[in-house]
Parts: sequence; structure tokens; C-alpha cells
Amino acid sequence: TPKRLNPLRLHTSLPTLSPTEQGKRIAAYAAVDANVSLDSRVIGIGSGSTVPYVIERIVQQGEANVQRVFIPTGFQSKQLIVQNDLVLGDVDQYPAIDVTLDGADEVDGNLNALKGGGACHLREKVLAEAANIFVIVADERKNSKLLGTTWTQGVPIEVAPFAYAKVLQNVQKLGAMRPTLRMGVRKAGPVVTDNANFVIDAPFSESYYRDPKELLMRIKMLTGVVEVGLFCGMAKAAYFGYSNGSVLIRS
Ligand code: ABF
Repeated sequence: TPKRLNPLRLHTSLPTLSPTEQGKRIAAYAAVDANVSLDSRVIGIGSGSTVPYVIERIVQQGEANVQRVFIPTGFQSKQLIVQNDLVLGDVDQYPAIDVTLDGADEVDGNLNALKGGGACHLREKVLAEAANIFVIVADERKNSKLLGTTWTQGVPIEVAPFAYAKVLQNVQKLGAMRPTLRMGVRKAGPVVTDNANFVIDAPFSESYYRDPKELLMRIKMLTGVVEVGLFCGMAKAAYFGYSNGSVLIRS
């Protein structure tokens, strides 16, 4: 059952941020406060625009960080870790993570999430799965009843470059409506992930999102697919920060 925390006093004294940024920050702070304890020694750090507030709060825990190692999900989070003088590790050294905190593009009422808008969902999923506790942090726009409602660009699918055309064709046979190869900002070439793969965005109609696990399994079975940005049954909790200063926790 979702529960609402009272407006957090801490956010009132923060420098002026847009309501959405305020939401990200209070969600991140509440998630860190509840899930990152002195016993948390190996911490997975996700990607996106909410995660910097996770790091901000963790840095405020001061001395505790001397004992910790931080595992990034991509280039951005690696930079965040290094720039904040935190100890950087890798999942091959630390395959058992205490807690991973990450953003999401949309989260449904059963804590299924669409992720991969930032093209980092392969590493994000590995770190979510490796973690004892996986927590999602997001602003209110990400809180949804059904996936695909607000995140309309489709399911992000990381694919081996060699196979992208075939996967585009096969995902369409599965029911995707006009799947596209994700292009870079200037459209001069495809987005290339940290793992040197491409990303396909595959929109589906509402009925497919009613059983996200089934959809995940069907896409994952396609040859050439490396990972799918559907995270089903992985999160222990999702924290949504609202512009009125409250945090909604789904667990
Ligand atoms: C990552 O960050 C991604 O999986 C997702 O695309 C994005 C979410 O966003 P933000 O925190 O920027 O809203 O976790």
C-alpha cells in the first residue's frame, strides 16, 4: 500500500529548484535516508537526472563513505562517483551489492518499471539484480497506473548492432507499433551504448503493458536482443517526490 510522508522540512531550505527538480531531490533524499545505512558498504548508483541527488545525500553522510565502494551503471554515474571523491568499484569485483538506487522512466502500481531512456538499462538491470535492495527514485511524473501511459516512446531494447534490422522486424511481428532505431541528437548515426550496442524503441498498445513480464520475456527471446528496459518485480520500493514537498512511497 502506498504511503505518503509529510512534506520534508529539509527541502524548504534548499536553493530554488523547479518543482520537478524539487520532486527528484526529496525523493532521492527520502530513499537514501531509508535505505542507505552504516551497514551499506557496496552501493550501486544508477543513471539519469535524479541520481545526482542520491549522490548529494550520500555525500552528506560524511565519514560513512570512507568504508564504502560505489558501483556505476554507466559513464555518467562513474563521473558522479569520481567527482565526489567516492571509491569506485566494478560489479565483477563486487557481485553482491547492498543497495542500488536508480531512476526510472515510468513505474506502474506493481513496481514494474520502464527504464532505458538514457540507454543504460543493461548495466542498470545487472546492478538492480545484484543488489540486496533495489530502490527507484523519481519525480511525480513517473508514477503511473499502467506502463506506456506517460512514457510513450516505447520499450527500450538494447541490441547487438549486427542484428538491429532483424530485431526491428521481429519486434514488429510481436506487436510493436513502428519500432525505431534510436538515433543521436543530430540524427547522424545511432545512439551507441556503453557496451557498444544500439537501442531500439518499441511502442506497444495498452494491452501488452497489462502483463509487462510476459512482454519482457517475449522480447528477450528475440535473437540479437541484449537487454530489455522492462524491470519486473525487481524493486523493493519506489519513491516519488511531489512538487508540494511530499514523497509517495510504493513498496
Ligand atoms: C535511468 O534514468 C534510466 O533508466 C531512465 O531512462 C532515466 C530516468 O530518469 P531521470 O532520473 O532522468 O528522470 O535510470
